[in-house]
Amino acid sequence: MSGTVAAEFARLYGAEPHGVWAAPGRVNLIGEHTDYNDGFVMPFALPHTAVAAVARRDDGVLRLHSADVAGPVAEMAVDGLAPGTDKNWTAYPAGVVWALREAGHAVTGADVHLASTVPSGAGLSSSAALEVVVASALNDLFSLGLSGRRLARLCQRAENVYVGAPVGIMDQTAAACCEAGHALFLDTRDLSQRQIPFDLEAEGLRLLVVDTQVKHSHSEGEYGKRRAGCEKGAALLGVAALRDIPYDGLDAALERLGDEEEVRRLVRHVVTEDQRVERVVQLLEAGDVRAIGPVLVEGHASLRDDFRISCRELDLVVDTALAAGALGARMTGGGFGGSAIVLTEYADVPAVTKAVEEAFAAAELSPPRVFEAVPSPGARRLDWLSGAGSPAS
Ligand code: GAF
Repeated sequence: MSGTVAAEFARLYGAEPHGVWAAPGRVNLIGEHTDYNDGFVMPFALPHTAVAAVARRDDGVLRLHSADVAGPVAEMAVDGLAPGTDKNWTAYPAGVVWALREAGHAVTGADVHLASTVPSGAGLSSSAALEVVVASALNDLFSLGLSGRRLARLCQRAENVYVGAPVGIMDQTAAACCEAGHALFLDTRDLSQRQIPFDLEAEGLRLLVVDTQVKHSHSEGEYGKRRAGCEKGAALLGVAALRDIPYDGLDAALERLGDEEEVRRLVRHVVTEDQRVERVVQLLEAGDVRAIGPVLVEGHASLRDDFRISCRELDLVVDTALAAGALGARMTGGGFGGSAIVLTEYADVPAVTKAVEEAFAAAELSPPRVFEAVPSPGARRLDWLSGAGSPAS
């Protein structure tokens, strides 16, 4: 795709880009709604990427275009960028430029053309892929020398402040820091991380992503409510974040919350979910990949019953896949629609896929999109032969 994106850049802007970059979408294996509680997460990168052809400018002009959104090139002045003013897709890349400049980095403009294969609105982190690919390009073109962790923080700031979405740090860190063949064990408090080998093929396993194609319009408000509820729980318990409640202190914490039933459920999910991430890390490091299946299922039940962010379609995927022999399944991402993941023996992929498709048809739901997720690399500069406008990869 790098050659196509570069050729389109040349057509739009009348000159070749200075380079082409890619950043992936992600699935989260386990650790949901823990990242804004300073907890643990474990995403891995998808092969699907946002690709950006970019040229540096030094005249204060930012020009943005996307192959995925109809419309002309958007043009703006970098010193006129202001949070909350842009309600279009351009807020994501422009927000990155704003966040870099606000942090004191001299980004003096750019021409950008983007194209993405990360499904949008599917809970697979298409926005973070857009942010991180632009941040990676600017990091290189302006020789900023920023680490993947730092880029992730700035991209999160762009999304929190410029776009106005109160997300955590998981998706941006996944896009920036994941490695092929690994899941990323991330402590979202200090961003310390460990790459955990996760080679499904070698184990005779597959991980399917089932995109329910359900997009719930109220999800952003619900996300904010869950976050506020978790912060209330931490305040009532006198800790900086729910991560500070140890698993063996959960019962005492729930007792202290008395009749705050809603907060009790949120706290129970977050504290047990952090513990599930640690269990999955231990199992994977012990080479016992199949044993993570039941932990994924527990995680789904907790999101459905305690955190209350699942939906009929996600539950249908999980229940049907398990009944068809899958080892584990759960919703992934923010919830209220989007995607579920299914861990299954390679030999069972056709039966599990068929069962899920048939269950959706029987329930008169539109067909889900099912594909295999192979743990893939994080953000990178792509090889691309300038001059001919042809791809090297
Ligand atoms: C969304 C957010 F962007 C992440 O930060 C994270 O909170 C996730 O929902 C839930 O785990 O993807």
